[in-house]
Amino acid sequence: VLWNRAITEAIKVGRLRLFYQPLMALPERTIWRAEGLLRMQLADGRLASPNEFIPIAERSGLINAIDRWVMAEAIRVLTEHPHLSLSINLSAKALADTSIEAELARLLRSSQVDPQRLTLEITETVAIDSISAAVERIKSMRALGCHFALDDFGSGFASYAYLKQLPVDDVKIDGSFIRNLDRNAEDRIFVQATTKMAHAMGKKVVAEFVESEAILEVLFELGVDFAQGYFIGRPAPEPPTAAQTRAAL
Ligand code: G
Ligand code: G
Ligand code: NA
Ligand code: MN
Repeated sequence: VLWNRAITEAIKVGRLRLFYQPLMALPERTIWRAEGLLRMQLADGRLASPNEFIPIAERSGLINAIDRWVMAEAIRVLTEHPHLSLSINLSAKALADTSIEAELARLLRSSQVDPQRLTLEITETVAIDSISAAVERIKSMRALGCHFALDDFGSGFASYAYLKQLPVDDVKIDGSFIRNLDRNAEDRIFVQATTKMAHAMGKKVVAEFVESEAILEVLFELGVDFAQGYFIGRPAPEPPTAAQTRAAL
């Protein structure tokens, strides 16, 4: 695949898609949030994963067009699903692109969507070029009313430095600490301590890679706020509906 050509084409003819993975609120077990995960439909119909094309788009600069598309799509879906809140993944480059913020402000204004229903996830595994510039950008985008999440917490080079400095609303604990949580004492200690720390800082905690009821029960016990993973739901082409929200009760 000639990725840069495929990406340009996909944006032009509408072959980018968001898939939606539900987040379950604890302890209520209600579902009113989802994470949008990007897919690109190739000429042969296959759906390409962002792991295949995001790194290439980051090098070529096409990432800015992708970030814009993802933001616009999220706002469109929030307009269509009034009960839903959505998280999207922003590239580290988005924090260096001043026009992204202007575009978000414009989208929020014209759609009239409550900005609090949108969370922007930034991953700590992507080295942030300038942390002070990132802090300023997050502050001014949060002033628009949207939320931020620090994704993959615990897996990067500078977890505590990022948590200390980045003004985020949610901490998403990396899935590597969750997938064996019901069997591994160290993972349990890490999740417990992270949850206490995040709560003391006024932040909510999300656990990803929740693959069983046993893990969900540990999260409940430790006071984690949201669970996401294959046990709750796989990424799907449509966001969770109001009916699913009620069914989760
Ligand atoms: O489902 P999964 O294969 O969707 O995602 C693979 C990786 O791609 C994850 O690290 C995820 O955070 C990232 N990712 C998913 N959607 C997007 C997106 O819209 N933009 C960016 N920059 N990364 C994304
Ligand atoms: O980097 P980020 O956390 O956004 O990436 C999430 C990735 O993890 C996506 O590729 C998503 O499809 C995948 N994922 C989501 N839930 C689970 C799960 O329960 N188990 C595993 N193994 N992967 C998951
Ligand atoms: Na994410
Ligand atoms: Mn993650």
